[in-house]
Amino acid sequence: MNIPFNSELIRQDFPILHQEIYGKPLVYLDNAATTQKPQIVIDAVSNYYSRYNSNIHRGVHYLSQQATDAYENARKTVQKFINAGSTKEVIFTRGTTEAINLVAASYGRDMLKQGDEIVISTMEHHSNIVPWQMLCEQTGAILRIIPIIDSGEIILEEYQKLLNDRTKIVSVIHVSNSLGTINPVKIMTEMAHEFGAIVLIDGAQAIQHFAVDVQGIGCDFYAFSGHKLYAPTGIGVLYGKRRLLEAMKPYQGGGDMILSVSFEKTTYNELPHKFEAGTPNISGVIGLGAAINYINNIGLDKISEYEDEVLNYGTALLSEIETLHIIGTAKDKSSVLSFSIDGIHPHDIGTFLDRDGIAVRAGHHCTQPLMKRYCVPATTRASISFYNTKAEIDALASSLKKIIRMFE
Ligand code: C6P
Repeated sequence: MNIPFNSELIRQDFPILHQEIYGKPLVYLDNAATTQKPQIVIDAVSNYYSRYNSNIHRGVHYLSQQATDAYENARKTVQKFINAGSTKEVIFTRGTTEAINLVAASYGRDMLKQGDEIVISTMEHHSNIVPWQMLCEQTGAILRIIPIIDSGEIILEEYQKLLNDRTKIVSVIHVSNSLGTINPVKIMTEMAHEFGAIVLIDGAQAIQHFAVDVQGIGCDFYAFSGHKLYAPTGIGVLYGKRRLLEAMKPYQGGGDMILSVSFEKTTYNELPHKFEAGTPNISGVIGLGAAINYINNIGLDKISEYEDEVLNYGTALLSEIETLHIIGTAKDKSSVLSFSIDGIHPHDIGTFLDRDGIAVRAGHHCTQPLMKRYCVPATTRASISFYNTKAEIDALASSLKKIIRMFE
């Protein structure tokens, strides 16, 4: 049955949304930083701690087996959600940042040498810049940057020119957290593969907005964070092609990632455990599984359609404000409204919006090179989720107009 999307009903699933800030109803538009959690996720975490808290993969006792089952079931849920070929290809990490660092440290240090090249884009988050810079320092590899046009779109011809036989890794953002641009990652992956480079996609801002099919994209690695997908903080996923993960050395050593240890020699556990040293974030994984089930029940297609509608509504409304300039106007865009206003610092805008109960992010959004590209120190960013309403966008626009009048 095709149930119409109803954001008012959806909002009832999120207890945090029903409160006032400085006497005004909370308008939460900082979803790119982190999303709020539905009751069902909060309950899943709480149930784990109140009913079957136990360590996994170790105990023979009942609670440990329950916890292990819940943990491994969540892995299956993730596998299906991103269409990975096997649960062995789903590694739990602390988040996107750790997933990228894992690839840089494990794959990168072994496979790259002096003069090899790593290609990233101008719009990368620091998490997809710094680990590669560190790898370049360690190996003598060189970082190459794909330029963008003013709308915030990658110049594919320039990307093509950067690719060559020395290109070993291409690592690009799927959806820009600062601009909202959706990058053509499937085409970019195919182009990189022509030269034998491996491709990592930073999916931190994509996974919550539309269906991601890692096999369809063809990428070698895909990274995302649970907390941007309505799950707890401190949990994330690295998808990796089995062939590559099998060949890679462990990222960290410790419990659970070994088969046997002696003082002479250690043999490593099979995938995915080889990359999950130590007691993992069990409650986080269980919360992530619950969040994905929740999203699946609503349907990502409905979520995308509704969020696009709110984004278009917001774009039209903010475009009417004369002194406001939207930064990031790509044709293919998702859920982010970044902007500057003549004569008012983004931090002042963020602070005054807060006084009206409106939560946005003001700053460089961990994309300082991108800010430099646009010659701005920072932007104000409203980022949309499916629990936001057009009325909340109206509230944002009218508060912005009030702030502009104050500064006149
Ligand atoms: N962006 C934002 O407000 P972690 O911190 O590991 O969960 O995610 C890092 C990260 C990586 N890539 C992209 C595209 C991201 O947007 C983020 C996190 C937040 O935009 C916090 S800086």
